[in-house]
Amino acid sequence: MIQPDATHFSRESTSELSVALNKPESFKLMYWPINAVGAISREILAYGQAKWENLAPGNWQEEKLKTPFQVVPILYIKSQNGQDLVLSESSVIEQYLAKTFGLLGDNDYEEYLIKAFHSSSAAIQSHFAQGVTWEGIEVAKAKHFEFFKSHTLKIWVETHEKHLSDNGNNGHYVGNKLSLADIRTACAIEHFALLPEAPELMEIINKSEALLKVRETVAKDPKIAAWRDSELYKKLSHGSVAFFANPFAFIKAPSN
Ligand SMILES: N[C@@H](CCC(=O)N[C@@H](CS)C(=O)NCC(=O)O)C(=O)O
Repeated sequence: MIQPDATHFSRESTSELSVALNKPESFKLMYWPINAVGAISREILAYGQAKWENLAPGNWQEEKLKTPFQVVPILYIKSQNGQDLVLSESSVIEQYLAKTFGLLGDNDYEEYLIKAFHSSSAAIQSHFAQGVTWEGIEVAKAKHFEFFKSHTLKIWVETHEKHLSDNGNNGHYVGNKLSLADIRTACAIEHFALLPEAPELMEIINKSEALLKVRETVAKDPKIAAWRDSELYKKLSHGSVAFFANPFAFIKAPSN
């Protein structure tokens, strides 16, 4: 059973909880044993050299009832004063961890730019998952995939290239240092690279030098490189390949 029960968010003394949130001691990140939506938080925890544990759901049908929205990822935080806190929703967890580990730029304006790029790259991954991965009707899946490549992904590549060029194509979205935006985009690319549709997706992405530079820059960060070299990361990547080869095998297939 997961700890602690997170059916409800704590609501007492939110100012005390806020102080505790800003003084984390250790973390547990619960997500499926694959590199998908939960991968970004893991990467930030590794970058921050946090004391953290990777958790996977056990009896999910039971455990999900103890989570805020019956989805993972979920971040369990133990504060320095011993309080337990829970954050849910990938974008919120990633932004919290990014703030904790200095990945939100140098000022408020940079922070909002970083969050915009972060949101856009989260959306491209989500569009693909909803429109292609989880489309159970083969004809519709093929149609959605074509639309994704010719429209959604094309626009994402073009617009991100423009913004990366505005920043000097230095492998970062904002300024000259690593941010949540860089990590989010790199994780989306790493995720696409492990999918059965990778050859066609990567053919498009690989044409963009600006995006490749972000991918390469994130991969070269020493702390991220060490994480990606770990046995756990490799196991999660293998898990992704197996999962996405036939995602419906892992859940009840939709009835046509
Ligand atoms: N809005 C949520 C969506 C997360 C989500 O869709 N999680 C999936 C796995 S990627 C999940 O836990 N699904 C519930 C299930 O499989 O029962 C977020 O961004 O965190």
